Amino acid sequence: EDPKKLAEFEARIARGEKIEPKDWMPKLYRKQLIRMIEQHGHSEIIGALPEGTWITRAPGFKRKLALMAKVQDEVGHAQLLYGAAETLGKSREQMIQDLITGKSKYSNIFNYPTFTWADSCFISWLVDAGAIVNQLANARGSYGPYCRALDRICAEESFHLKYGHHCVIHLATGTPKQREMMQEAVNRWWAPMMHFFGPSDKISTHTEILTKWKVKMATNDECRQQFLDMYVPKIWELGLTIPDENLKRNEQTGEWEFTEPDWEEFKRVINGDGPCNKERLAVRRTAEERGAWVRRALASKTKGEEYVAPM
Ligand code: FAQ
Repeated sequence: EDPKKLAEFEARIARGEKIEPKDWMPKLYRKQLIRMIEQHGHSEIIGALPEGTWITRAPGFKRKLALMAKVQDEVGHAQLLYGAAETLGKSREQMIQDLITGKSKYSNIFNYPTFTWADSCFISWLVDAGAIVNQLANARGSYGPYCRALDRICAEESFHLKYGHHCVIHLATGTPKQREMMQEAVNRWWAPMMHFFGPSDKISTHTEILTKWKVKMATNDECRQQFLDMYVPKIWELGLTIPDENLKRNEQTGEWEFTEPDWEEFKRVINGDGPCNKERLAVRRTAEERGAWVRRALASKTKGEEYVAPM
């Protein structure tokens, strides 16, 4: 890289200026942003699947409506994020291709099954809560299009959080069977939730450069700590327990202590070998194939050709 341009770029970041698509940027900044925004987009679109299967089975019409709106929002977030990643030069088609061929990653947490309604409630409250902690921090970052997408996403996620919290309160204060169902969901989802914020700072690959260039405005451990600080008391308040006997807040340091997450399981899951990875990608692949004729039709229409849809 040209050292003068790099110095100017870093000075702009230090002044808190936003970098815009046409501005000069180091190749690595572009590459890292594409990787991160694309993975984020994929997580939203795949994240719609475990909850989406509950739309028809959500208890009551109001819950069905709210969940349908939430899932639709998540897919909209993927659109916003793909749009932000496209400004850096990677096409949407290529991103989708890399998702369905397993080349790109997406969040570990959506590779676990939603066996019960309570699993869906856990996602709506606590996975959204975790996502907000990360997104609120990074919305103050350096790349303009990503920050603007995150601002809008956070506004919508705040509704999801309220909806999810409401659903969990309902179960946690309901009949013994409902409470048991919610507790079992917490037990199943706690480990993936701890993984969700990424590997600990000691072993994270990209944190250093991303923090230096203000793409990541909080490290993985900082986000995990903030999540624990904000949500563990709320979970306990509902009479639910958390399946980690070492989890406690150290009153001296103010930090949460917990059992070191199993990073081997994390690696397996993010590299394609979790309980639902194959199913998730198969669903996306089918959606892609079924939608191909619509995209062909749109493309031929813009070229002024007649298109006959398959019967
Ligand atoms: N899952 O060096 P680091 C949502 C990978 S949105 C899978 O620490 P980095 C909304 C990482 O890519 C949820 N892979 O990486 C919703 C890297 O692999 P690579 C998603 C993970 O980038 C709610 C390697 O491990 N949010 O939930 C994960 O500095 C409800 C080394 O890791 C975002 O994507 C993981 N959890 O930090 C939707 C936010 N963690 O690429 C529906 C934007 C790490 O070298 C329902 N992303 N890896 O092969 C970020 O903030 C960051 O990318 C982190 C990871 C924090 C995820």
